[in-house]
Formats: sequence, C-alpha cells, structure tokens
Amino acid sequence: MPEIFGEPLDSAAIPDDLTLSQFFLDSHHPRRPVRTDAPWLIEDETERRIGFEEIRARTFGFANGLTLRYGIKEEEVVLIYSPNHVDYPPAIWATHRLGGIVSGANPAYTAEELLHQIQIVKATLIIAHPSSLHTALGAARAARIPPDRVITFGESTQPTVEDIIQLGLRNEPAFVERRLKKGEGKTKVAFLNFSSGTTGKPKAVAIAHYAPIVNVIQIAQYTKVNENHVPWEEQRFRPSDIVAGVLPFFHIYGLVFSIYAAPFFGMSLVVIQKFGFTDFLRSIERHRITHLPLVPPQIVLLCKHPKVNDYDLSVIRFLISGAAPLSAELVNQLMKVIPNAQIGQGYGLTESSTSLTMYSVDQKIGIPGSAGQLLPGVVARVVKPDGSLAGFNEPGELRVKTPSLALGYWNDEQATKETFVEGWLCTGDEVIIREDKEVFIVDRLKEIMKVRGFQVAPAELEGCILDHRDVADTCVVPIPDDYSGEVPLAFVVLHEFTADRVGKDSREADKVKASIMKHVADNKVAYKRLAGGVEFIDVIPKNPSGKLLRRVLRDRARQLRAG
Ligand code: 4UU
Repeated sequence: MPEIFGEPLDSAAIPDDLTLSQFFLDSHHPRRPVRTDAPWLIEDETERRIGFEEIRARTFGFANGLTLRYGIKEEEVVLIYSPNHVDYPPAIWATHRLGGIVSGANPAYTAEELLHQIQIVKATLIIAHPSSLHTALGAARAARIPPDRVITFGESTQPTVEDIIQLGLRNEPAFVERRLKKGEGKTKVAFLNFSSGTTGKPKAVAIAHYAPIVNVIQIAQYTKVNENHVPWEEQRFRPSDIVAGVLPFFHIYGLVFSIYAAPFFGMSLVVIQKFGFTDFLRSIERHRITHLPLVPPQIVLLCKHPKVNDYDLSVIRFLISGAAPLSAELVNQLMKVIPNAQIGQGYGLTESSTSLTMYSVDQKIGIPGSAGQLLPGVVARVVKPDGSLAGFNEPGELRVKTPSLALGYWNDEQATKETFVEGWLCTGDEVIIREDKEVFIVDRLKEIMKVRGFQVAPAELEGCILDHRDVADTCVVPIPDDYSGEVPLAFVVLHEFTADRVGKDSREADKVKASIMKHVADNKVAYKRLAGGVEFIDVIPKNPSGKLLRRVLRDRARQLRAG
C-alpha cells in the first residue's frame, strides 16, 4: 500500500483570498445550503436566539470598537480566556476583520499556564470571562499587559465586550477591513492553538485562514451536503438542525465543528458554557438538540449514568466522537441509548486544523473502533519503524498531506521541521488502514496523553514535578482510566536525603507522594493532576544518549496498576 487517498477535493472552489470572517459572513459558496431564518447561536441558559444579521452587526461593532479604543493592528494577538460564550464567535471574526490573530486558552488554566501562553503568542489584549477575571488580571500584570487591556464577556469592573461593541456601533467605521491577495489565505495566520505535537512542551500551532475553510468544505463534500440527489431524510447536516456547542471553542475540534461547520450548514448552535451532565441532558431535551459532537468521557456518561432514562433523547440524529479513542463496546451500548442516531468517530489533530477522517455517510453506525475514512483531499502514508511503507492491515505511523495542514509551530523552526517533513504531517499516531479504507488508531507513538480529550504533555508535568524539593528525577506516563481514557502517573527518583527518610517510614512515603501530587494540583489545570498516582523508583531508565525510555515505564505502570 504505497499511499491512500480520500476522494479528490475540488480545490478550485476553495477561496484562498478571503479571511474566515469574509468567507463565513460575507460570501456564498456553492456547497453551502441556502440560509434560513434559523438562529446562528442560541444561548443555553437564557434561550436568547441570535440570528445572522445580529452576529454580523456585533462583529462589525466589535471590530470598530477594538480599533477606536485599542487601535488593534495587523498581526496583533487577541487571547480569549473564557468558556464558551455567544460573543466568542463575533470576537474571533472581529479580530480577523482587522488582520489580527486569535489564541484561545483553556479557561481553567492556572495563572502560570495562562502566562506561558500569553508569552509564547505575545498577546496584547485579553478577553476573559468574569469567572476567570482574577487569574487573567494576575497573568496580564506578570506579562506587563496594561489592566485596561483585559476585557470581559459579561458584567465586571473591567471594560466589557458589550461596551466595546456599543462604542463601535455608535461611531462611524474607523477601521479598514483586512483584505487578502490571491493565495494569501494560505499563509495569513488566523489562530494560534496549543499542542505539544510529538514531543516536548505545549507549543503554539499557526493555523491559516484557509485551513478551516478547507476543512468545512471537505466535510461538506464528504457528507454530500447540499447535494440534491440525496434525499432530505438522508442528509447528515441540514439547515435548522440543532448542534450542542459543548466542546470548548479554544480547542480545534470545538472550534471547527461549532464555530465554522455549524453555521456553514445553516445549523443552530446551542452555546453551552460549562459541561455538567444532568444540565446537559436537560439542554438536549429543552432545545431539541439533534447533533452531538462529543468526546469519549461524555459518551461514557451517556451509556452509564442513571439520569439518562429521565430525559427524552429521541431527537438526536447524529453523534460524533473524537479527540481520543472510543471503544467498540461503548458504541454498542450507545446504540441502545440513542437508537435513532447515526453514531461514529472523527479523528484529527490541531496540526491538521482538525478532521482528517470521519465515519462515512453510507454507515448509520460507523465501524466500531474505526476512526472513519479519509476526507476528500487527504493523502495518507503508513510508515513502519524501519521507514518503509506498510501495507493494508499493517501497523505504522500515519503521515498525511492535506490542504488544511497547519503552517507549523509559531517561532519554533526546529519543532516544525521535525513534525512537518516535506509537506507531510507526522501524526505520531499508530494506525492500521484496511482495504475498505477504514482507519483504526491503534496506539499513540508520541509522548502526549489524552485526558478527557485534552492533551497532557509529560515534559510539562516533569518540569513541574522537578521543582518539588524532594524530587531528583522523574518520568510521567499514562495509565488507562475508564472515564478519562488515560491519566498521568509519575515515576519519581527522590533526592538521597528524602529517600533515606522515606525508606524507613511508609507513612513518610505517603506524605511525600501526597505533597508531590498537591504541588502539581496547585500549579496545573485539573485534568493534568497525577490521578494515576506517584511511584518511587531508584533510577529512570534512559538510553545511552540520555533519552527517557518512556515505553519501558509505561508498560511497567500498566502492570503495576493492573496487578
Ligand atoms: C483516537 O483532539 C484533537 C482533534 C480532535 C478531532 C478533530 C476532528 C476530533 C474529531 C474531528 O473530526 O486534536 P489534538 O491536537 O488535541 O490531539 C490530537 C491527537 C491525535 O494525534 C490522536 O492521538 O488526539 C488523538 N485523537 C484520537 N485518538 C484525536 N481523535 C482521535 C480518535 N481516536 N478519534
């Protein structure tokens, strides 16, 4: 099997001279269903419905207000540190109208994590949620961003997004819309999203305007959206369908599905600020949500939580799982919970600006365990450890070429060179591709682990653990977990004086372990906690050049926890 191709993508129809704002708000594409009166956004709690004209006006108002109040210029980076909010999409589109760049941060990040992101992307303006304002102001101070450059969605003592929008709407247009030359959409950066890639600490991935446009058109072509010969009942995405906007907008999966795919297909997005399972069930019933893009832990809850029986989930027509493996067993259970729905997986990476595969529209239920088939325009190679190409059914690393690939890591040429090799993205995922073109993700060759769909970089946790006064060396590995998929466990080599103390007293050992776990919990967002525990070890196995032998320890951790 030399290379395997998704169906040809009609790239002539993909504009490379429009910003994302212009593509979604100002242009029409032949693949795009005709717009209906359905609202674009629905605020979950208040049921406020926001239509196309209002979104456009708010985007314009915000762009104008940002210019008048802050003079935001070309290439400036606006960092959004917030849970999902109805003004999140207009904030992105407004920034893009000015030629600015958006970087979304996890709203649960600690001040230290936020500061790291602010510094890497060199943000000059922060949009925070009132609930995360305190941390945002602290990080802004540390990064020498003036406090009046921290604005909020919703009421607070800081300037609000609403203030800026109203300022912009009250005044004549003061900004010049950033327009792109032919081809410029392929290189002009729209987003800086975070990913650790195959190794090391989280890095900013530069995503061009063109990439999400490509991805949405790939999905449209693959799912035969707006093709007249496909009967209405069989269309996967239809205008007026209702999508759960529960995946976070700061992550590539939620960004592309919620902010771009949903409005492209004329669907309404219910903007859900915080995932709480019973509230989520209530939202599905109340808004009659038809489409659920989810991550596996949410599917575990759908299959196992007793409250599921109290709600009417019969309107759900489509469920997609991505960001981490979904077992065949869960798919079988899920079919009983939502028997009317199409169910399957998608697979992608921040570095591919989201989806590379998706389950086919010819399948009501995607092949259990499969991530689906390549989207149009994606070319795949499966490479064996010796560098040769694998055949069908043979495992190897997946490498892909597709017009939606990210541009690389921001200001990190070395990492970019290692991951993007002659136009091929090295995914660090071990896959098998079958003759029927189904792609199975069988293992992860790269260091990162996925906890509830979020990346956790061992190198980042190791750096944090090494700051603990009792620790001489450490290696963090994943262990399987029924709910989270996997969780981090730390092997730790203690300094001699601590090791002596601990060796003599098991209560002392427990205290040191608890203190290391607390140190991580105090400095990192909740999903990075050492939920797999701490294990003491005499020495971290390394190869002669000093590289950690993670695999050895990963296998040992699995044995320890299994036994
Ligand atoms: C096993 O998680 C993502 C993107 C997810 C996504 C995108 C488009 C899901 C569905 C979709 O249609 O991005 P990152 O950068 O956070 O993490 C990328 C890594 C992959 O390399 C792989 O290891 O997340 C893992 N991953 C999956 N693993 C993503 N999807 C899957 C999957 N099965 N379905």
